[in-house]
Amino acid sequence: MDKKFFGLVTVVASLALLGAGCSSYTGTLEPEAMMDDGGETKDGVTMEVPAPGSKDVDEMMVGGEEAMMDDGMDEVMDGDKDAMMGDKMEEVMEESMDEMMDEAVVKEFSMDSFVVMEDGKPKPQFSVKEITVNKGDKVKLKVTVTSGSHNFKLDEFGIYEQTPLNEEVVIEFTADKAGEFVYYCNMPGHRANGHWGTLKVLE
Ligand SMILES: [Cu+2]
Repeated sequence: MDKKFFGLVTVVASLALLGAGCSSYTGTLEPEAMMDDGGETKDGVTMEVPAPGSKDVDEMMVGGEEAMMDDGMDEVMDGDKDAMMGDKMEEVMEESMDEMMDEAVVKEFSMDSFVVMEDGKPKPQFSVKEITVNKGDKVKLKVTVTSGSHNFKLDEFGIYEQTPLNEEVVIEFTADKAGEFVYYCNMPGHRANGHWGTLKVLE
């Protein structure tokens, strides 16, 4: 009875050992098989062996190199685009510079023309009382009468414009001479009461 039982145990133990040896044997064989077939078959056992993992690393490395190549190409492409943009910008800049050289600078001013009562007396005036430009500038004045009845006169530049109430009147001229000039309203008594301003044209 005892012997028979011992023998059974021995057989079971031997089978267990055999089984253990068997699984350890297939375990060491698996990685080589995995390496050979390119890691196509993946079962539970392969997860424990290093070979498939290193294969994955190789694939990642290759992928990484490709990604780097792609980035490199993109950079080259971007570089070309930047260079093209740069050339385009330079062209545009040169064109605007040429335009600026050819065409005079335009100086624009907006002013109201109106009357206020001060100490019971009407004080007609322009909201802008001094304008400074450079000789050669194109001057663009936008004058709007907001109260009263007025006009705009600048004798030295031959300007005499009627300025109806609540209407923006655009007056343009080239400041082709240097000096200080007076623009004014020539309605009776208006200039004397303050309806004037100074245009300074710098040499
Ligand atoms: Cu006036």
